[in-house]
Amino acid sequence: MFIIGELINGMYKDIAKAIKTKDKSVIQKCALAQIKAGADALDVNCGPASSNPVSDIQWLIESIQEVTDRPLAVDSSKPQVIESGLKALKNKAIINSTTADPEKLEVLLPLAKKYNAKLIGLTISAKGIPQNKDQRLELAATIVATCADQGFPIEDLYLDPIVMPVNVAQQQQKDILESIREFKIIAQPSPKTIVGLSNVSQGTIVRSLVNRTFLTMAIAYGLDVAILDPLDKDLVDAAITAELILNQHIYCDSYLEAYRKK
Ligand code: THG
Repeated sequence: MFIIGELINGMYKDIAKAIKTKDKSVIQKCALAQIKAGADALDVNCGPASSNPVSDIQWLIESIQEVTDRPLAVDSSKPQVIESGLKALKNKAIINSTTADPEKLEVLLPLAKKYNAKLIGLTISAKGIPQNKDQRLELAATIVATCADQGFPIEDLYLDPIVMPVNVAQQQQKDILESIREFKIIAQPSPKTIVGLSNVSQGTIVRSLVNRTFLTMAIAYGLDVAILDPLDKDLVDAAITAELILNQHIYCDSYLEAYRKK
């Protein structure tokens, strides 16, 4: 399981404040703590409060790159913010994200090719978030077909079914999980799958339990990548254990430590 740390996001108050006051040390500490806890890459999002995301994203990326060369996922719904982030990036790039909207794909696919970036494709369209599995698959197929047309490698595409909070979209959770399995068989070679995990528990009381349970189930459905809070040790332990159960690591009594030493 490839883990993208979610914590450098202006949605969090401490990060929003650090962006506003340009306090690099908060960002750098957050980057290093996530990596120490097991993050393979870091999501970078200025958040809704940023008044100048085109320059804030560059400041964030430059600050992070002073302390790590892990891949960074440039997270914005605005293509001009993503392009600005890509210009500042020295490390491997992940574009987070395009939708199935032709206007978005037209801009972001050439950028992904130009910067040799991996691309996250949200199964969402101008009409909004899908309400069932068939709509998710239809949008996934649109994204895959457009990538194939434009010569973008499908194995560098990460399809995201869009995880919805369980307290408002309980009847969709099973469809979201099944979408993960079905995305993998849309094309050969297979696209990869990704979720923004913490969405599932927004507004719930037992957030970490909801996150952990959804993640282990998603892993069983074939999930490749999760954007999550790597500082939640029980969550990362559960992910490693789910992979153990699926025979992706060899059991020994100290398998958690052994995995972390890899
Ligand atoms: N898919 C993709 N990218 C994504 C998402 C996704 N990026 C953003 C998001 N969703 C994933 N990241 C987060 C980060 C934080 C939270 C949820 C998802 C979160 N934050 C607390 C909250 O809103 O309650 C903030 C708490 C605080 O203020 O301290 O839950 O789905 N591709």
